[in-house]
Amino acid sequence: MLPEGLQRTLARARKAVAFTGAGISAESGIPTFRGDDGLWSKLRPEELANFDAFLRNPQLVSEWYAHRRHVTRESRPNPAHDALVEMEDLFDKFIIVTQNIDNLHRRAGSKNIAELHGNIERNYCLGCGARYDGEEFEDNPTFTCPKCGGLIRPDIVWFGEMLPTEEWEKAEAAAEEADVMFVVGTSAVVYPAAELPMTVNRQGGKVVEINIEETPLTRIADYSLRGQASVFLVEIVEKLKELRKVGKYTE
Ligand code: BJW
Repeated sequence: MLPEGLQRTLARARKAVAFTGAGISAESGIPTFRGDDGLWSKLRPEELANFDAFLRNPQLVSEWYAHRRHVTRESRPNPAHDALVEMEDLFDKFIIVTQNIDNLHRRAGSKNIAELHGNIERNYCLGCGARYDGEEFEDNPTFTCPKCGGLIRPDIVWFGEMLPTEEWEKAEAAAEEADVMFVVGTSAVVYPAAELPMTVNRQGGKVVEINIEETPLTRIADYSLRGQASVFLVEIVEKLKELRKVGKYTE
């Protein structure tokens, strides 16, 4: 049962943002980054997730991403992704701002998405800029461009790299005007993305955290729902449908 105050927030909110992280895809079988079973309990991010690491050992880094691309393609969106597809019709304005590169929001059918850290299904050549996008793209064993021989890199944001300007501006604008932001399955430690819930908090919007654990954001969240993303997002969507039908709490 969702807290009464949260139900009131849901009923009144017209502009909403879902800010998602790796935890929303955990139930699809994609490993998160941090924590005991996270990717980086076994691998050091500074050795793989930055541009210098890529230039030092392109084959190793490319093989790591090829493996992760394979894992994401084998996985399916879960009920948490599906709930966010439904949410799009339950607010006047709704956007998913995701840190995930796994493409699962798109595959679930969500339309309005800002991908802050890129997408593992997009790749480009460092030499000539040629793009190699989409699920039909197969890595060649040398990870080099058939047109110019340059290195092909994934179009994702590594540490020390700028976020894509257009996506970041969309995300910031949505946070500035959101009545409510659902912060789902993120440890909220990577910047500048982790600033977004603080922006919502500062302008008077409500922050609803959904996570199996506490995070640094818990102290500013108006509501902390402790548990699986799918459980709470499905419950919130059901509640929204009910509230929109009866017009409860709306002035
Ligand atoms: C569940 C669940 C279930 C599990 N249900 N919940 C200001 C202060 C300090 C540092 C910086 C700063 N500004 C910039 C920095 C540096 C750096 C940074 O933030 N470092 C910190 C880590 C200290 N940021 C950058 O470098 C960024 N660029 C930048 O700032 O550019 C400007 C600039 C340029 C040049 C010089 C200086 C500045 C870029 C950041 C790019 C991050 N990229 C990564 C890797 C992508 C590639 C790859 O995938 O390999 O993106 S990092 C990694 O972390 C990935 C994720 O998107 C991101 C966030 O992780 P996320 O999603 O939160 O996952 P987890 O695993 O951490 O958490 C999962 C959560 O789910 C947990 O809380 C679980 O409990 C929960 N959960 N199952 C609900 N079923």
